[in-house]
Amino acid sequence: MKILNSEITPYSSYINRRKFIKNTLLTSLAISFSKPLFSKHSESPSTYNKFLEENDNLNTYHEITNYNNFYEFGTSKSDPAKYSQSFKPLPWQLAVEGLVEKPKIFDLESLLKGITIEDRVYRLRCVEAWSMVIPWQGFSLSKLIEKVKPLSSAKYIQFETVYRPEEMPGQKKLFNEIRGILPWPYVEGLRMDEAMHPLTILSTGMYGHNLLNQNGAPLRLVVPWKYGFKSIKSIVKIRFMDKEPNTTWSDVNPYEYAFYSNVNPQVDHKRWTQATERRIGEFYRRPTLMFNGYEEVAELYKGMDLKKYF
Ligand SMILES: Nc1nc2c(c(=O)[nH]1)N[C@H]1C(S)=C(S)[C@@H](COP(=O)(O)O)O[C@H]1N2
Ligand SMILES: [Mo]
Repeated sequence: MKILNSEITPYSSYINRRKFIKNTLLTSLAISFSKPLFSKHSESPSTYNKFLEENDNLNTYHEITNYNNFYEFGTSKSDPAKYSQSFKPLPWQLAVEGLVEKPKIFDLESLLKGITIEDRVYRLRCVEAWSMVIPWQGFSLSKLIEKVKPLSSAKYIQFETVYRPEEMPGQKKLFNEIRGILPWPYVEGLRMDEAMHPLTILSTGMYGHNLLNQNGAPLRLVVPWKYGFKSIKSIVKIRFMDKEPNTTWSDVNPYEYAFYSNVNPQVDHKRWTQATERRIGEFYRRPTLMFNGYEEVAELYKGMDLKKYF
């Protein structure tokens, strides 16, 4: 089903323009290693009201932690909450390798010591056409990138999820086995300018708690203008590369999933429309916004045919 442009425009025009101010209004709290480990913020929705757009409401903690995609723990939305209980997110190491001056294996706690954790209230738009509004805690990925000093030949970054079949029941099935889900480990990628964009964060928490296992503990990517599958969870490796990295979903089905996967109401998924979405907790469908409403990233794609590079 195609939805005409004219049906989308009115919504964008009533989006509150304060959004551009809001993106710069980040509160910062120094991290402390008393509990919770990485984030010390409130669970009360009103704390985050100042970050909300006119037409958005925060999803509840319960919704955000019980309606998940994390195929390592199963394919239905309730599986990750159910089957991730024995996953151990700490201690955690993050390996940074490839085309950098300073490849390094970081211990997560020491990596976070010098880093300020910020609040970022972002919409998450899943390719399956549902969405949520989530109060993340995290920091700009650019801060980590600067630490390792990429070589000028580094044009892309690939991210890799941990491989622990003993703790992640979905990984026990190999891709080509009967009922195998995906090839493991899950990998994703960004172009360097996308990775450096201030909206791109590594998240350590949500609603003031350390991330729960089902949301990608202890460290996951959040790229708010791309479909949810780009926001890879439980990251153990970041690799700087000179070529476009392969990504799990485009390896499995390049016809339906491509590298960029920017939210674009004018480019349908091969099996359904992307022009509208259902916000979890609401009953009506809303028009989907170009770049999920984060129009400031449009300049990254100037001159690119976004129907071809979908
Ligand atoms: N490793 C890994 N990361 C993943 C996924 C996954 O299956 N495995 N699912 C993706 C998809 S499709 C979405 S929509 C988001 C969901 O994040 P949330 O459950 O925290 O809302 O995680 C993404 N990251
Ligand atoms: Mo998704």
